[in-house]
Amino acid sequence: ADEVPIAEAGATFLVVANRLSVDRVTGPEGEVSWRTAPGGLVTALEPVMRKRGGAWVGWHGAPDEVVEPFEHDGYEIKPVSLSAEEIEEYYEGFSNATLWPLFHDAVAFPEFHREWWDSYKLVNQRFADAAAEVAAEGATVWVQDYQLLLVPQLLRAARPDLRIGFFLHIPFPPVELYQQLPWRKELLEGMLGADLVGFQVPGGASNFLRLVRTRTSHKVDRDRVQVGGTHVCTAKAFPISIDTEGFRELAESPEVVAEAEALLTELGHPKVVFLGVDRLDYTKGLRQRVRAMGELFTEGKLDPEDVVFFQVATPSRERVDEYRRLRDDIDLLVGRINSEVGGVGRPPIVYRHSSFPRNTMAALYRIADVMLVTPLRDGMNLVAKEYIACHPSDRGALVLSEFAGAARELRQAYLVNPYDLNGMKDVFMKALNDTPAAKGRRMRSLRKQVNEHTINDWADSFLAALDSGGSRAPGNEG
Ligand code: ADQ
Repeated sequence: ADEVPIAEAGATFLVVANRLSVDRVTGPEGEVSWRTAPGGLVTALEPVMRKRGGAWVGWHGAPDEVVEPFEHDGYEIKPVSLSAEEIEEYYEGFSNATLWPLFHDAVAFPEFHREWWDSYKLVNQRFADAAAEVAAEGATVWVQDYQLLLVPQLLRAARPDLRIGFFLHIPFPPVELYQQLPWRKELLEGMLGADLVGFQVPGGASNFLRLVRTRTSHKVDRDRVQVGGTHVCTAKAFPISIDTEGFRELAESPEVVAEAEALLTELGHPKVVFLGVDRLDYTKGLRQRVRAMGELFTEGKLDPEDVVFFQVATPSRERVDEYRRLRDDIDLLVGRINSEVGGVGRPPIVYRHSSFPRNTMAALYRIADVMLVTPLRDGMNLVAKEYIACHPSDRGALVLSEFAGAARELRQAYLVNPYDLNGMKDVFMKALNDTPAAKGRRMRSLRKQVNEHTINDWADSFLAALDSGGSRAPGNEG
């Protein structure tokens, strides 16, 4: 196109996220190209980028390497570099071993290290600088997630002309837990730099507002915070969703229908497929889920001749200790159950520690009679929504943890408390054996919910609220 290059004019819409929207692919001759990374966020924001003329600021994924900005699919890519030490301290450390466990109800012990915090501050400043550099006058900047909690404030300090939104993809913890953080005040002030702070559920917004009231001197009026004399920050829930139509079309495509058939054949045409799909993360409740399913097999309530439990777990954060332990635990647990139950054929639990292409995911959702989504705590959980979009029949069933953000919207799922093993076993059996009429009612109501609230609605409503809400100077608001 013959538009003015973004590099000169500045971008009027920016996304700032830990990772870029593109993955690097190296060809056989060593030639480098960039491919749009799969995932809902990129799908939702690319159209906005194209419309507004955008830039995506993020880390490119390799240590100690400077990558020059470039254009991709009509928008600007602005890579931020991280040293190997920063990856350890800012990313694996403070983001994934301090904030991640603490914000997920401390289901693993959060570690507090001052060096990690120093690195987190430094890297957040680098992201803010990179955004400040490419943003046009008065641009809208949307900062994503827990790795970048300080960016809104840092960015506002450098560029008071910008409109800044922030969205937290993970839960915002209860006040009592958050208080443990030695840097609790700084992180709150960091988020308050935004004009609009979005959470997955209203409970996250109210936890946040309660903390602002008790830990800062800013005046709070319902969901609005008057931040010093500079701006108003609004805190609200914007539940994220999926590209519902895209998933449905994919699941109905001939390729995926054929792949689903092939999967069933490979599994020896079991009567019932239970499915779990997760990143291998201790928040996802895998230990409890596998134990509950294992007991149902060993007690003879499920017959391994007829029933298979297919669990896929994407490798994740493998350099963080807690994740290595989890991987070993699940290997052991699955191995033990499989060696004790069943005949010589297919084992009762088919476990794959790997990532699958989207087609295979859709095929798995198609063949799953009972989908098990049982996190101990989860911001939203997109797998639950993807299953509803992809599963073609009214005979499917979604088992969903009360502690997933998605449980607020997907009321008609079979809800469970993942800490209650007996309770879970009962609900797994009920989800399997419920009457077709009851299952149909639930599936139809869930489908309606997922059809009517898509990822585009999420992005549109957040950006509309950001464009319209919150005044920059005190005294201007209604
Ligand atoms: P996650 O913790 O990663 O996301 P989730 O919302 O379930 O959790 O999203 C996982 C995504 O990865 C899904 O799109 C799923 O299809 C895909 N996936 C999982 N296992 C896979 C596999 N083996 N192969 C291929 N793909 C796989 C964080 C928060 C969530 C929040 C999202 C979005 O923790 O609570 O819902 O961000 O805001």
